[in-house]
Amino acid sequence: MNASTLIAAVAVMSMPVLAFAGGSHDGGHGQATPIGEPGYAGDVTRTIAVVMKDNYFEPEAVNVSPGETVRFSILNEGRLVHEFNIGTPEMHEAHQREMRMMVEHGVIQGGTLNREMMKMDMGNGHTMEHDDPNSVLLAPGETAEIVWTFSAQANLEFACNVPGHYQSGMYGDVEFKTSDDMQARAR
Ligand SMILES: [Cu+2]
Repeated sequence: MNASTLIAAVAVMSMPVLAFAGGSHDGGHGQATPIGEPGYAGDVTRTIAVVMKDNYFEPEAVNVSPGETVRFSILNEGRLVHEFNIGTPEMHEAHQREMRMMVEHGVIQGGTLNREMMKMDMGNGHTMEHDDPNSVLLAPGETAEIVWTFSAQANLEFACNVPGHYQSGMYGDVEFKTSDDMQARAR
């Protein structure tokens, strides 16, 4: 990788808004993003416990309703660093390129996560900080929470974009309940 590619990639990584909006060309009805947005704790309707292992998630899929606010309670039970990230398949693909850089720079090394290095200036005013609201990066044994409000139905997955993990199956579908499902439940 040459210097200009490096700087370009770092610039993308340290601009959460850009990373957050990545791959969202399908618009929707005035929605800023089809993936939803950070939610308020007071709106949480339920908590979904997500366990990260080497290299898969439990559960393998989650069900949500359009507009629902969910608290994800995330635990890394594996021996490797893992990510929990809500996004479209295109967003995950873009993020995997950024995370490859974190490995190349030694920020992620198997089971260790160098948070000090993530805060370091890369020499161009940018850092490798991993602070998008739709994502957390956890070392073994760490826990985190994400409160997320889903928007209308979208093609979403939760995924780990640590290099190789998505490819080995570390992702799951966010399945949206249809209005038919909800009527059936109300009966
Ligand atoms: Cu992983």
